[in-house]
Amino acid sequence: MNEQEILKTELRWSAIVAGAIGVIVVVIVISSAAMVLHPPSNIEPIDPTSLHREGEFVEANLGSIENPDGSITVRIVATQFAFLPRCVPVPVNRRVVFRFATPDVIHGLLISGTNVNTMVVPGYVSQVNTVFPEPGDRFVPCHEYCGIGHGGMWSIVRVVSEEEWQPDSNGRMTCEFPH
Ligand SMILES: [Cu+2]
Repeated sequence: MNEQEILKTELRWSAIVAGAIGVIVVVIVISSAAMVLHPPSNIEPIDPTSLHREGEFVEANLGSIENPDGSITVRIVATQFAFLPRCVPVPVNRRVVFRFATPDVIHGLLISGTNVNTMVVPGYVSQVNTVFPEPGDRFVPCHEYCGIGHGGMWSIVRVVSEEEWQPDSNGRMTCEFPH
């Protein structure tokens, strides 16, 4: 092969690569702008160093609370090596919004038997919406290795019937972590 032929081949491959990149860019632009497809992340920054002192993740504001529209918001702090609070009651067949934050390292969690599965990254709030169609305890393990006590890091979501869901005058309800 002489130099001229090599140059031709290189130019041809350059054109193919440029074409492939062009197709990728067009797909990204169409899917994000026209089809509104974005990465499934709720980008909501939070200062992990002041989590316990101010804002919605102070201790008194953790756990389950009923909103005026009947939906439930659950706030949980994932920390080395526990979820706080360790037991969270929610009623069946209601929209439940989970909000998680961590003051230390990356944690992860899933709620067994549901599609809830998220990472909890320092500096960000992780938010997940779900509905529990059946009562019962759901096991919630940490599934992101976070240190020496990781294996004991788990909590419970206790799905209760409408009759058992009895929040106090502030809309809050707690439950006992099984020992
Ligand atoms: Cu962990």
